[in-house]
Amino acid sequence: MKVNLQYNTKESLLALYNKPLLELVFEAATIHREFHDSREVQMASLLSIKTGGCAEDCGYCPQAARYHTDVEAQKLMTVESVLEQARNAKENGSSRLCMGAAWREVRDNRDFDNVVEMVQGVNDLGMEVCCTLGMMNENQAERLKKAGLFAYNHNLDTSKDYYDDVISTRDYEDRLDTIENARKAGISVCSGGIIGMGEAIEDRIGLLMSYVEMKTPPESIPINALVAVEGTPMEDQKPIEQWEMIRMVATTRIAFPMSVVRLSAGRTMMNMEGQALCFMAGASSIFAGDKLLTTPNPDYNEDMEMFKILGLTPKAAFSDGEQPVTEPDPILIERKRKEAERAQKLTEARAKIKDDSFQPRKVTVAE
Ligand code: SAM
Ligand code: DTB
Ligand code: SF4
Repeated sequence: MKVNLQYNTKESLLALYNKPLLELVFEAATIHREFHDSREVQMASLLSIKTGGCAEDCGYCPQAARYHTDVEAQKLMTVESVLEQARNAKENGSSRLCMGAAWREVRDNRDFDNVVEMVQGVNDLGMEVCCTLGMMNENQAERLKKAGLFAYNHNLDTSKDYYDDVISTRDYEDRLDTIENARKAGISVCSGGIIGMGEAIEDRIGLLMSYVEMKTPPESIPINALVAVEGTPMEDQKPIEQWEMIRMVATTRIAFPMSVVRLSAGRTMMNMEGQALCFMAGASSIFAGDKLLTTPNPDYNEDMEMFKILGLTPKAAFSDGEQPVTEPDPILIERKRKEAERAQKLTEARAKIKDDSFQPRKVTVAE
């Protein structure tokens, strides 16, 4: 039961969202226990592999070049440093790594080749690899799939009706197309939204309806609370009440019984009791580590303490799907071959200079 047929209309979902809170949490907890192990919560790590300087105008995002925030644009991280961070994350208990790039879309260039290599490397570590790189076409999706990509994150963020109030540089349809491209390539879909952007409750329901209307809803649905960042158009948005987060998590859990609901950005605004109710209501993943992409996240030790108090255990990798097999990437192979050839030529040229018993000209300085 990927979509709950009892709640597949706007009206029924809205009524569900507005139920007395504890009734809603109870119903969500019941469904959660039917389809998932309620003691397990996945620890996922986020890594901003390409920060800032983005061409888009997403009103919530500190990485958009046009807003004056504290985020400084950086180049793509190196493959080596990404793999080092991945190993650290794994050692600290994370079973999934989500690599985020502040790109409007994926381009077929050297940077993308490097991302493909990162995906291969992280999959080889036995972690679930997720990427969020903006829009991508079918070929790019296939290349990532072959590299071993487990999931692609591409959020619809809000309802179709409210979308234009948040972003003007792309359409809702563009987002749906990319999700479809990931799907076609056999990549697991991670797509969710943000609450607290000034949207109506109907827009939160509208977001969920977009997933109800899909042939297959996302396997993973992150629920974020807006982190209002100074310099963005949403800097003055009032923080949401944690009850709203609990309602959104619970409603999502009930509407999509088999999906993983992720309690994502915004946990620094919640206390442990609020987060506990989210876990009770079916959230089964958090981002671990004191930074999301660019904004703060609860301290790692605090989260460990929370797991201990609530009796939660970290969920292992691939409990919701098989590990993808990494296939050789022809473009990377050719690039490495050319690089090796160039290095060989350089070594030969250097050796030749040495052999030519080069004699420096004697210079006599007149007294
Ligand atoms: N550029 C890619 C894209 O937009 O798809 C990937 C990176 S983007 C930062 C990933 C997601 O982060 C966005 O879709 C949005 O849901 C979330 N996000 C960005 N800024 C946020 C904020 N201030 N508060 C909460 N979520 C945020
Ligand atoms: C998602 O839904 N939330 C994460 C992940 N997918 C990529 C991103 C949250 C970003 C919060 C703002 C920041 O740290 O820049
Ligand atoms: Fe760019 Fe993604 Fe931020 Fe939008 S959300 S500005 S696309 S990094």
